[in-house]
Amino acid sequence: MKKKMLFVYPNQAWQKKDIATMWILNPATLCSLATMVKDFVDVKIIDANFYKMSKQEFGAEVEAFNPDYVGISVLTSEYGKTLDITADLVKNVREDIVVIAGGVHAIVEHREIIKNENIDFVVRGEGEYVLRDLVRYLNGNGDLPGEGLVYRKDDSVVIQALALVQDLDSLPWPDYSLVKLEDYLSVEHRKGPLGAPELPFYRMTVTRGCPYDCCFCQVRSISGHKIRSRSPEQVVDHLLYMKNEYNIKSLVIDDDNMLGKKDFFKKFLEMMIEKRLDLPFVMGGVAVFLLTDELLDLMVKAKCIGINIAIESGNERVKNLIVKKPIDLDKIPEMISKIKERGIFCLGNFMIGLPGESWDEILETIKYAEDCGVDYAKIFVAIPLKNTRLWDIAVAENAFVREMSEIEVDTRFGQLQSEDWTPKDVSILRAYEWDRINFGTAEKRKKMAEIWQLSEEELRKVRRETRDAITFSW
Ligand code: B12
Ligand code: SF4
Repeated sequence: MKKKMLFVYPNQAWQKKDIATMWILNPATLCSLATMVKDFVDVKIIDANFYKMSKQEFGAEVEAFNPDYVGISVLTSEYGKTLDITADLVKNVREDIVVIAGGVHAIVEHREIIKNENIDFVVRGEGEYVLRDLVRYLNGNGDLPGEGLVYRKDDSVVIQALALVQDLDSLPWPDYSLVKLEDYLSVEHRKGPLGAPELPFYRMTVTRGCPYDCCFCQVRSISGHKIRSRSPEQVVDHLLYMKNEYNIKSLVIDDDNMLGKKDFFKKFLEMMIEKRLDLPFVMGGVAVFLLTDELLDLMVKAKCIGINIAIESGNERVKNLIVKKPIDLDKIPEMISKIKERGIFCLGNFMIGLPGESWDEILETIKYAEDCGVDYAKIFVAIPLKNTRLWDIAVAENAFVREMSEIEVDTRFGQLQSEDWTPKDVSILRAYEWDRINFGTAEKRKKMAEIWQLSEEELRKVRRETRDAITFSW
């Protein structure tokens, strides 16, 4: 009889209920992994997050399916505890179920995670081939993979090298028949600016890796410094398939730095135009320093309607010495005008409270965010993530306010201090300046309500909750 494998997104509300960072996760990850092993095991996917399942409901589903293996995916360390909770629930059903952990949290925190006896394997890296080989091994049909695994052996822990898939075109597209994809396509993944242009919509990530070295970013340590991509032909064919099969009407591009692979990006846009894809799209992770007039023109023709650019700091010293994003602050406002002139909505990311940053430098970033011309400014409080330069700088400057193991990944609440400011200072400043810059006039409030697709009253509630989250946590 065929063995059975269950794939799970834990419900993030099992750890905390938080309106600010609870997003709907992309089922593509679980579907891709399940697609890789469905010839060797019967597969089932449970997205306890999307369907807001209780722990009891989840436990009952595990019992009913009675799997041999369970794969748990956790996207961010912010919800890391859900991994342990899920592993406990699974082992409560049957001790001998093999529990395999994966996802960004598992990649980054593999040393900690493997200490949990309820987790048998951690997949360190991109899981498609590692999981396929591990399942074959567990089925008794092959050797243990040689890379991408972390596991206990006798009294020690084996930590293999990070696994990356070099040829993304070699991967099958996710088999979406394993979930009710229609459910996902018809619900916005989160309320806010830069939502899906039209429903049903499709979210995709088709490149992995980034060669840059922005201080806060984990992408190099997760996906490597070389950008790998599927071929533009494959991606466009896939989108045509999704249009025909699922009637998708728009697209959200979730890649880290698609522009970093210019030949791919340009060809992709040209093919979208040539094949008349007619899918209005928005994209995050737009490296503004790589944008050109030529690319912008192609983007408009290909139906781009909104982008998220990252500026991070409005102060030269902080940008050059700490953040290290290769942007020219003097030229950005002109580029933003060009983006907006073409009818593309432009959202900008900023970051305050970096170790070694003075209070006045923080105020310069706030001023820049207000004056540079972006339609909407997102301001984050810098939170160091493991395996980043920001983490190393914070350690060197002794900037953490609590034990490093207790760091909460939540970009509203500061975890760092300096001689010039406390975490409370930057967190309050962030919440109130975000509110003032984006919602400070009646005209802005009206425009934002349209963009967020909320009534002005609903938006007032979101703003109030954002301020309250800070006010009541200190
Ligand atoms: C797209 C994206 C999002 C999307 C959602 C993506 C999704 N999957 O649903 C959205 C916009 C929702 C999002 C939100 C957030 N994100 Co985000 N996001 C990314 C991004 C750019 C790409 C992720 C992705 O889809 N990759 C492609 C897929 C195929 O890879 P994957 O899901 O990791 O899966 C592979 C492996 O991990 C592994 N794997 C995964 N699961 C499993 C399970 C098993 C059993 C196995 C064997 C293997 C395995 O195999 C898969 C195939 O190769 C990453 C950066 C990165 N390069 O990872 C940041 C990143 C993960 N995000 C990050 C952050 C901080 C956030 C937010 C907290 C931001 C915020 N303040 O709101 C939220 C939290 C969301 C949440 N509630 O969990 C950080 C995480 C840092 C950390 N260690 O916690 C990252 C690393 C970016 C960074 N700053 O460096 N994010
Ligand atoms: S350009 Fe983007 S993906 Fe690349 S290192 Fe910087 S923040 Fe990370």
